[in-house]
Amino acid sequence: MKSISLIQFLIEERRAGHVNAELSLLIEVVARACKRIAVATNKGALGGVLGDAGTGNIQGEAQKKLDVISNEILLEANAWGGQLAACASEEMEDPQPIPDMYPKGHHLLLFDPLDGSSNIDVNISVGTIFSILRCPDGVTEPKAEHFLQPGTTQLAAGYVVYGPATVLVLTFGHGTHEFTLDREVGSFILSRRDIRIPEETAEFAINMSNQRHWETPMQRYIGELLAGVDGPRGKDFNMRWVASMVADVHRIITRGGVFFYPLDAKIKAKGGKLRLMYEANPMAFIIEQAGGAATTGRERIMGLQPTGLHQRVPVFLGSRKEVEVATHYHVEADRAG
Ligand code: FDP
Repeated sequence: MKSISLIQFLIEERRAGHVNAELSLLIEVVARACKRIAVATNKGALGGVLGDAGTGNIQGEAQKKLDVISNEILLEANAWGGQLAACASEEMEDPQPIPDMYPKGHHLLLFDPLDGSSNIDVNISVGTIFSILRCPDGVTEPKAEHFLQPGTTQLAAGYVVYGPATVLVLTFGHGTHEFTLDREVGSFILSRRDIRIPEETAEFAINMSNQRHWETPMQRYIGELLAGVDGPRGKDFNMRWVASMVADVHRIITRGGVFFYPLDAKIKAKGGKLRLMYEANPMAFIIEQAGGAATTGRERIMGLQPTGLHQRVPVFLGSRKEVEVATHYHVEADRAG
C-alpha cells in the first residue's frame, strides 16, 4: 500500500477545498513541534527532562519540566510562521501575542502542551491537545476575550499521543484521521482515514476514587454499569483509566468506549476538572467527527459559550449511545428537581 504523508494529505484536502493554505501550513507547524516534543519525551531520564520544574502554572498546578519544555517548543515553532494572530496555553495565564518582528496570520491557536503530566515520570503515555480558531476580523492584537468562541467555530483540532508509537489524530470538520510517526523518515503517515467510533460499547473510563463525591445521576449510571449482566443494563462492562486524557480518548477512537470526568463535590466550585478551550472542545470536535458524542452531562460541549480562557467543564465523551444514556440521567434528574 502506498503511504500518504501528512503533507500529502493536507495538499489533497486543500485541493478538495476542505482546508485553506494558511490553516494547512499551521497544522504542519504544530505537527513539526509535536515531533520535537516526542523526541524530548522519548529521551526520558537520559534527557534530564523528568521531574518537577519547581514552578506552578496559573491554575496552581505543579509544572513538570516537560510541561515547560513542551510549552516552549510549541510557542517557538508557531511564533514566526505568519499563520497566527496569537497563542494561548494551559501553562500561561494570558494569550501570547506574536512578536512584532514576525508577520501575523488569521488564526488563534490554543493548546495543552503536555496533557496527563502526572504520568510523565512513570513512562506512561502523555500527549499534546490543540484547537485552532479564526481570529475575529479587524482584531490585530487578540486578547483572551477573542478566544472565547464556542467549540462549533473550531477550524481544526487534534492531539498527539506520545506512547509506544507517536500518533497524531486530526480533524478540520471533514472526518477524523490518524497519522503515525515514522521515526526513521521523520514523517507522520496516514494510518486511518475517516475513523468511526462504534455507537455502543461495554467499556468505560472514569476515576472511580471520586465516586462518593459524584452527583446522584452519576452514582446511578455507574452503579448500573457495575451491576453488569445482573443489573438493568443486562451486560458486563469493563473499566480502563489511564489518567492521561489523550490516551483514554485514543483508546475510544480505536475501539470505542466512553470517558467521563463528571462534576463532583470537590471540584464543583471550579466547574469541573478539564479545561473547555484546550481539552474538552478539541476532543469533542474529534469525537463528534468520528460519529461519537461529547456533552457536559447536560448539554453539548461544543455548544457552550465560553466565559474564560481557562474555564473548566465536566466531560462525557465517546460512543454515542452510552453518552446519551448518562446525559439523559442527568437531564432527567434536573427536571425532577
Ligand atoms: P493531568 O492533570 O495529569 O494533566 O488534564 C488533566 C488530566 O491529567 C487528564 O489528562 C486526565 O484524564 C485527568 O487529568 C486525570 O485526573 P485524575 O488525577 O483525577 O486521575
